[in-house]
Parts: sequence; structure tokens; C-alpha cells
Amino acid sequence: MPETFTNATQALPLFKGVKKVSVEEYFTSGHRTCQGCESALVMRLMIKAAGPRTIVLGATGCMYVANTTYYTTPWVVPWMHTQLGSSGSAALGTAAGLKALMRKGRMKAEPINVIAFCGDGGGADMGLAAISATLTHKEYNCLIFLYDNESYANTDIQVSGSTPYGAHTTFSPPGSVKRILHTRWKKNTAGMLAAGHPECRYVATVDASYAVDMMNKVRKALSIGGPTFIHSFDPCPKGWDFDPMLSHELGELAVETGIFPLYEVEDGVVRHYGKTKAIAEGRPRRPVREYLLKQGRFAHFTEEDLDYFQSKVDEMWNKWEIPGVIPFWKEKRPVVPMP
Ligand SMILES: Cc1ncc(C[n+]2csc(CCOP(=O)(O)OP(=O)(O)O)c2C)c(N)n1
Ligand code: SF4
Repeated sequence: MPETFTNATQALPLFKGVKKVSVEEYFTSGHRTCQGCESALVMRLMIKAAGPRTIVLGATGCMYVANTTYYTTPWVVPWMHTQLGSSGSAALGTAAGLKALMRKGRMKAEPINVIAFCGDGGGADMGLAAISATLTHKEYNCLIFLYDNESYANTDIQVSGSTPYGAHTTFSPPGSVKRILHTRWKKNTAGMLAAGHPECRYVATVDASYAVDMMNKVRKALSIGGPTFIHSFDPCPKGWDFDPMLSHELGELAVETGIFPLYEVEDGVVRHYGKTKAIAEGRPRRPVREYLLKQGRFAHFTEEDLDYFQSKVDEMWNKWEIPGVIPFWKEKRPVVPMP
């Protein structure tokens, strides 16, 4: 009688400080991402946190294309490409396939981590329906990891639902008639998925500038059981037009200005983390201009545009039902006029 596989997960205790992080690498040399690409660091930390008994599935995008040049790959673990909008279905299908094979005794019963990653185009836009469906299937263990470089970067930086207001992309170049072509506010993907999937036990946001926090959230997501979701914030030197040496600093500034809050929602309980926690408890945020003006994609911003951006971030912290996480208002919402 084959051993019956249950929903057991690997025991992945949290790293207590950077000195306790494992030295093994499972995303190594052999990729050709741009210098300073934070998404490549995110891949490296994600799989370092997960460990060797992990299958990684990657939707089309920079982290597929730049990581699988003909006959080379930096992945040391089993890795498979999946279609641009399919990270959710690939995660669920792989988790279900493993479970069936183990139930039938066709492979040794052991908990194997399944991670499917996608970019913001693949996850926050095109693959949102499949991610949503996967987060309702609590009988399968898998993590969907959205790395957010705030554009469809691989096809030359087009606007996505995650692109910030006013950014210069190939679809929204500033011009003399219209200075701001992209006038939509960025989607709140992690908040939306956390609020809308009552049986998903874990949703978190991460930023590789806070590497230990990031790796520990990956470990939590993989060990809690059921489908989970993580959203990372990834400075992209090519798409955002900044000196590659600033990637880490921009990751910090996004958190310190309150633009990208670090939090987790575990079994319905929201916890802010690190500097985001301090902000939620009243610490002043740094002005958004310190973050925006370091990037060429906002070089056309006037004082009015900077004020508008600041006012929208202020709303997140002063008016949202759960600051930085869930954007409902208790009173009728005044419309802030765009410049
Ligand atoms: C269905 C489909 N439409 C379009 C493409 C072309 N395409 C390949 S990569 C890509 C960009 C993906 O953007 P994102 O998911 O944000 O990842 P990034 O490239 O930014 O890492 C696009 C549009 C495709 N591969 N499949
Ligand atoms: S375009 Fe951006 S996300 Fe893509 S490899 Fe270059 S830095 Fe990384």
C-alpha cells in the first residue's frame, strides 16, 4: 500500500538574522539580466529561501527570457516555462500532479515546494483570473510569486496595471501637448487578492532591499499550507531609467516614502513590517519626490505632478480603512483633481 500523501509542507523555520541564511545558491551564474536588475536578486533570494526540494515555474517575461538563454540556465532546481497568463494554472496543475503521483505511489511521498512566478504584466493583468482561481483551491500547496518591475519590461517597457501614475513608458511617452499620458493609479494587487480570497492563508508584500524579511515571508508562504501569494517590489534600471547602483536604495525609498508598504495577511490578520510598521505607527514618511526624482521615467514631472503623487500616497496612510493595505473609505471620498 503506497504511503498516502497529505497536505504536509516542508518545515522551513524562519532565518533568525542574515548570518543564519543558508549559503547554498540555487539561482547561480548563467543569466543575462541587466546590471542592477532587482528581479534577478529576487529570484536568487526566493529560491535560496525555498531550498533544493522545489519546482519553479516561470511565466513569460524578463525572468523567463533572460534566465534561459539557449543551452544555459542559472536554475539549479527543476524549472519550467509557462505561458504569460498561466502562473496560477501552472502552480495549481503542478501541485495537483505531484499529489496524484504520490497518491498512486508513482513517486516517493514527500513535501515538494511549488512556486510559480510571474511579472506584473503576467500576474497583475493577464493572469489575474488564474491566480484568483488557484487561491481558492486550499487542498493544494503552492506559492504564486509576482515580481513587479512596474511594466511589461521584456517587450521594451510598456504600461501595465502596475505602472505608477505618470511614468514614462514606451506606451506613455511625455509630449508637448500631453505631459502625462499614463493617468491611472497603480493596481493594489496584493490587497485585492488578500481581501477577495478568504481561504488563502497567506498574502505578503516583499522588497529585496530587506532580504531577510523577504526570505522569511517566502518560507512562511511555503510552509503554512494551501495556495499563497507574494508580491515583490523590483527596481528595474532599464525600465525606470536610473543608475544600476541605485537599485537597493530605490527599494528602500519606496518603503520609506510609503509608496510600497511591507505587510502580510496571515489567516485574515494584517501585520505591517519593518519601516512600514513604524510609518503605520506614526513615523513620518519621506517625501515621494526623493524617490521619484531619482528616476528618468518621472523626469518630466512638474511640482504639480509631484504634489498630486504625494497627495495620493497620503490618502493611503491617512484615509484607507487599513492603512497601506485595504483602500475603503468610511466617508464619501472627495475626488483629488489631477494636474
Ligand atoms: C499571450 C502573450 N501575449 C504577449 C506576449 C509577448 N510578451 C512576452 S514577454 C511580455 C512582457 C511580460 O511582462 P511582465 O509579465 O510584466 O514581465 P517582465 O517582462 O516585466 O519581467 C510580453 C507582452 C506573450 N509572450 N504571450
Ligand atoms: S529590463 Fe528590468 S526586469 Fe528586465 S532584466 Fe533588465 S533590469 Fe531586469
